[in-house]
Amino acid sequence: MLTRLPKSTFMPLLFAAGLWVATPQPSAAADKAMALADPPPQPAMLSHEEKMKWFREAKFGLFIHWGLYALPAGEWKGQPVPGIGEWIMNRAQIPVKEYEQLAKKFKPVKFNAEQWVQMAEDAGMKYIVITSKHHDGFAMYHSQVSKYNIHDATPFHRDPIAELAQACAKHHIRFGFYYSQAQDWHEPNGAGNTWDFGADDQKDFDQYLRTKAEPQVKELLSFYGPVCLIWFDTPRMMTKERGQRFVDIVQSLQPACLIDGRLGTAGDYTSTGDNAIPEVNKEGDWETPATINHTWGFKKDDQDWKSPGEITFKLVDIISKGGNYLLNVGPTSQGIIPQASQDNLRAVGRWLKVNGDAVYGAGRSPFTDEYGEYSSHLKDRTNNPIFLARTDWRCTTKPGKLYFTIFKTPRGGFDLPAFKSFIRKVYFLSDPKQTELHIEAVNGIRVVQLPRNLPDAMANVIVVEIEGEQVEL
Ligand code: H79
Repeated sequence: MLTRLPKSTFMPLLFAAGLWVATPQPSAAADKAMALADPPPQPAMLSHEEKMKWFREAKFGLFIHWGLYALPAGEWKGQPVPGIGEWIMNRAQIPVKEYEQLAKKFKPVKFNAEQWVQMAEDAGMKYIVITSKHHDGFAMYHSQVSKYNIHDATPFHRDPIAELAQACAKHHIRFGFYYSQAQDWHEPNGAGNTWDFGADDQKDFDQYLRTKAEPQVKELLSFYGPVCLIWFDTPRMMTKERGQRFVDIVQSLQPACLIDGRLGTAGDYTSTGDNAIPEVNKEGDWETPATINHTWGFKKDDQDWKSPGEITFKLVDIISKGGNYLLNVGPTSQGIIPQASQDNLRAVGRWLKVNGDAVYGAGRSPFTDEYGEYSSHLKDRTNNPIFLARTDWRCTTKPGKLYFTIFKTPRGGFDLPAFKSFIRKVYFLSDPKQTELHIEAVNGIRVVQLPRNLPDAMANVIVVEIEGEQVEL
């Protein structure tokens, strides 16, 4: 059985060596007092650049939305409820007393942390972010702060977050938490539940923050080993001061832990809107959170899965614009990640096994034309020109290398965009022999000659090795 690691001086060493395994909650009887004020081991203060290093390398993460909402799975009292599955309590205005009853039926006996983490690894994902508590207020870990948690309120009586933390440590996958800091529909003073508790501006929001959200974030940072990031969301009523209290908690307990862009005060990187991929290159560190179908939490009627080709395009598109892709799955109430999402992610993983050099640690495109252009005459509802995206190819970079991932095979050859740098060598990334592809100059354009049949039906990466670390435009 898992036991809490002793507090001792060797823990910082374990932490530094990446050997600090999950330390799940002690039984309530064992340690009632649970000194949350005791900080876990603290690695030396890290600079922002050092903190961001793994994130810039990782590029592709698995988001998991799992909670009580997987039981109704998009249907309430026989009626389909429109919208995203994890919002069912809000959309159907389900009273707390009724929604709470779901916990008694939540027994995901097919949950297997090892299998989930193995799937992320197979998919080529380098970090996992799971809902430790979504807007419904239900903790998916054994919290001492609120009995409304998976260990105490369900017949499951296990802590899946502790099990996942252990499996992630074993597979060298980084582990982080989604935590809904502002909305908590279970609490009279949390934001969002107006159907049970009235208008938000009449609530004692700080009372909720002080007695639930802040102590729960402390728990998550104290008992589950190294946390790579915390993913806060929907910062309603989050003033800068309130946000800063969470920043202070993270910095005091796990200074290496990143904070996303939705806390309410600046985090370590920015988060785009849900499913929003910028049209062009975007400055700074950023991440797009995205669904693999149209919901985050499991909905039985949503079977419209993004294909491996679509996922691969989005991944390379995002990286070429400087971001990370945090792609979501919504496991069932049995604890199963829907098979179609598993299959499609594994197909992406097989492509990454061959083409990962163009992805992990790769930087932005130095070009711009490949993204498309704003229409000269088509306008959207707010009278702004519509962006007409092109999806033929994307470029990612490493020192001395340009990776052109080609999604639409051109007739004849591939026209390189204009750049001045001398080309040393051009070959397919999938070719271990690095057989040179020939370049012909046609009207001043360098055209890479391609074979009739390209090696990969989904996408092919051409590596262009150039003189100098950075391309000269
Ligand atoms: O966790 C996922 C979403 O539940 C969460 N962010 C991602 C990562 C999120 N919270 N709020 N939103 C997304 C915006 C929600 C908009 C809507 Fe609705 C929810 C549209 C339909 C349901 C709120 C309720 C607006 C209309 C009805």
